Amino acid sequence: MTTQDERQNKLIRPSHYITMDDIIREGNPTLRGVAERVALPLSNVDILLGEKMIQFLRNSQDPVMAEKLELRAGVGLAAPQLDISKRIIALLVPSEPKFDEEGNEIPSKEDYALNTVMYNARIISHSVEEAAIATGEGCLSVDREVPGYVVRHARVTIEYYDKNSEKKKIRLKGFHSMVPQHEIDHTDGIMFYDHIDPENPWKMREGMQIID
Ligand code: SB7
Ligand code: NI
Repeated sequence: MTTQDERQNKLIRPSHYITMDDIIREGNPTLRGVAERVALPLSNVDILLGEKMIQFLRNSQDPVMAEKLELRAGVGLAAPQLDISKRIIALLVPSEPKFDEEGNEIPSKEDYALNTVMYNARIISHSVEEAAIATGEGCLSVDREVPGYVVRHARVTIEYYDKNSEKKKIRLKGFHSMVPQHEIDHTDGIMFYDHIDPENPWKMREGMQIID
């Protein structure tokens, strides 16, 4: 038996890299629990955990590090996936690749559309319009494919605290709004497939935006 504090202390050790072994899978009750808000101003432990979560996402997107550590690529991670029942999420979404006149991709490493740790994030308003990613979604805590449209809000306004304990508000649309919705769901015990129509997974809904 290990306590949350023990698991957390291991994760934040300077020599530790988060790997797939630290990520719990569906069936573990922590993924179905409602996580606790973190205290403000943030503790050093919560700040370090956020940094480790971003480091994991960066490694997972780096071909060399991902192979070495056997990581699945991810654009988001929520603390409950580490069996830490706290409202901490990390988002690392690469920018759209840019192209020159000849149509060649201009390499831009370390260029992110979203690169943030959000503490106590909550959706304070959202569009009536819905959206779903064309190919569906996956999850690092789910070792199987669950096909179907994951129906979410097309646009969201999120209020959160950043790593400096400062209150922030951000408005997001498209893919950039899907990732934090997936992660905030993890802090509420909700899995992506809860938003898939069980009768007809690829059913098109009136006015739903398809993101490709
Ligand atoms: C597709 C993938 C993600 C979010 C939204 C659309 C993140 C997948 C990785 N995670 O399991 C993070 O919780
Ligand atoms: Ni997930």
